[in-house]
Amino acid sequence: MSEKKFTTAEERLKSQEPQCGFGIFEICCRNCSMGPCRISPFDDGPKKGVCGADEDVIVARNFLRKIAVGASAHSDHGRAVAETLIKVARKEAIGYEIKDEFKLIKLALEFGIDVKDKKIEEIALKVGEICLSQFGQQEGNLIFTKRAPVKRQRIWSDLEITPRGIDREVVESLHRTHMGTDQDFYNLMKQAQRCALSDGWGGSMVATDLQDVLFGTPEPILGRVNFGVLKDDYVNIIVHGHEPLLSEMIVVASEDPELINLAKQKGAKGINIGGICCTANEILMRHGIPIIGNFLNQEMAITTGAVEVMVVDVQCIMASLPEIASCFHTKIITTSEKTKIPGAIHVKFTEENALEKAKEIIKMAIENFENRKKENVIIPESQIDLVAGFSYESIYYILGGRFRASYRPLNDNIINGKIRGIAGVVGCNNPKVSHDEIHIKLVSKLIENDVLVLQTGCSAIACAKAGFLDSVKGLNYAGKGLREVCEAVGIPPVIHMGSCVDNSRILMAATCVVKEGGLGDDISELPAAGAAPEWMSEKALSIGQYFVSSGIFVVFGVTWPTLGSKNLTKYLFEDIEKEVGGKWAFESDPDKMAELILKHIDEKRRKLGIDKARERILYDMAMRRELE
Ligand code: SF4
Ligand code: MSK
Repeated sequence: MSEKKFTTAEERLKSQEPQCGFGIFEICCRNCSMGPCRISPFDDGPKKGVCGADEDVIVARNFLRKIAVGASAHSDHGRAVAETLIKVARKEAIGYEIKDEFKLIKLALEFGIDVKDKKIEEIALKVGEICLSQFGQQEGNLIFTKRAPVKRQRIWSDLEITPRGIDREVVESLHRTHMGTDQDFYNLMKQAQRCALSDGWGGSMVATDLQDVLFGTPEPILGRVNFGVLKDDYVNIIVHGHEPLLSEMIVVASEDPELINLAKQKGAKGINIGGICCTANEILMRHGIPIIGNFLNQEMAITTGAVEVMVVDVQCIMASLPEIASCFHTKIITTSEKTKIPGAIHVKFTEENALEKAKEIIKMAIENFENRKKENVIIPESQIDLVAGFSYESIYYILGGRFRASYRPLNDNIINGKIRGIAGVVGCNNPKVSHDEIHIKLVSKLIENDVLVLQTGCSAIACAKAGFLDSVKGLNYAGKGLREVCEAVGIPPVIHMGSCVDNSRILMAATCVVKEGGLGDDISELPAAGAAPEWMSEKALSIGQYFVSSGIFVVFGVTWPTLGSKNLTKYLFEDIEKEVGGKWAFESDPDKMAELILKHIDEKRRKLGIDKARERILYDMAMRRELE
């Protein structure tokens, strides 16, 4: 790209440097027109905004606003899925169907719906309506918070941070950060926790569960990743963004024999679909569709010159795409009314017209194949195998077998020390650090030290490119104990659990481990931690906060948005732990990040009394008598 003089995110970052110090420390406020105000870190500068707000208030308000935006993105995604399920039940969404009736019925029973003698559509309608009601609910607790361990629910209730309604928490967060409303950083953080929890145990969980109902609950599946999955003799279509409502239909339409024939008539061997970002994770998990790359690969993918169409929906889509695409034959197609980009073609995509529009988009790609210039095509060869598609339900069956499904083997191997602990490593890429490097270094250090790593989002794609998700080669990077368990069960040491909204699967997996027994009564007692080593999006902050508020120690890399307030940072890095059992940390060096996580895991093991691996002793009769 440099040779061809394309500007990349990395170069645009350089043109922004030095970035504003007030912005980096979040000590600037533009919340009213008496401002913008800034707090000076120097003795002779202003210490208060025009309204009197100090750095604690300003930094806390900025932090809460970011969480509210992140939560709203995930939750709006969940809302769209609930609306689709309702339309499917009413037969208004052509092309969609209910793929996992078992999960639908399980959800119905969880919601107290009488399923006896009911048609599947009636049940789907009820489940969809209850999930949709969670967004506008004004009182009570979100229904999915009841899934958490009882001790956790009590902690939230005592602190009065159990989320009420998903939209309500976002709106209240915006209200509280309005000029002259909440001026107490601690109180603002209580709302930050409640808002983030409404994402993790609300909007994201709705999205994950209902996507499973509509598109199938993922089971381990083979896939491939990296630019080499683009094919120079096929029509290449990239799906990018987040919601599988679009990408699933593109996959269905790409199998239409008429369209495949049309592609052949135009000189291609067929239609090749590839994914970028979380949409990629969604269709990989359910169909084995290959992944081209993660967030920072999106611009590069176009410069291969081999992409006929890049179709996008919402979130993490760079505004630069149409400009880069204009140097090639590639068409950028936006599909959501929420995301339009000047220079892109807009094809309005709704649940009612989904299949028809998906076919229209594929036809556009096929027609565009003849405009591809051979001399522009450079497809890097690299590609590698991976295993993806681990839902918390599939982990049950893998570990315990069909008739003894359980988390027992996992808990036992944590207790006996073969698995030292569990880490959720998730999140984005950030051009402020070398692409994928921090993810890869951190995860390799963790698995080498027998920590089982659960992944989602762009982090999972980074580690897939490094080979950690290959069920055979991946084992070479694991420590002895972890390798032994993974070999016995037949899983890689790094478990791909899906997209950003699927971090709710990690919450559920942690809950399953607690409920299995032997590792304490709450998520906060588990030898477990979380990390987003290259985070950049506001969604990552919401995810991190709901993990902290669910009792997990979470480390973020690259940069940290509260350093401008000593009091707030101390609260988030230390004091919050006394209240919710989890806390934040910031560390940009991956080795030190791993050390923090290992130290935390070892401390939890010590508290559980499992810090020394227990040898299994076979008792003879004399020993048994002595016991009695
Ligand atoms: Fe300045 Fe206060 Fe207005 Fe923020 S809310 S811009 S600190 S006057
Ligand atoms: S896509 S939010 S860059 S993980 Fe979910 Fe990747 Fe982060 Fe977007």
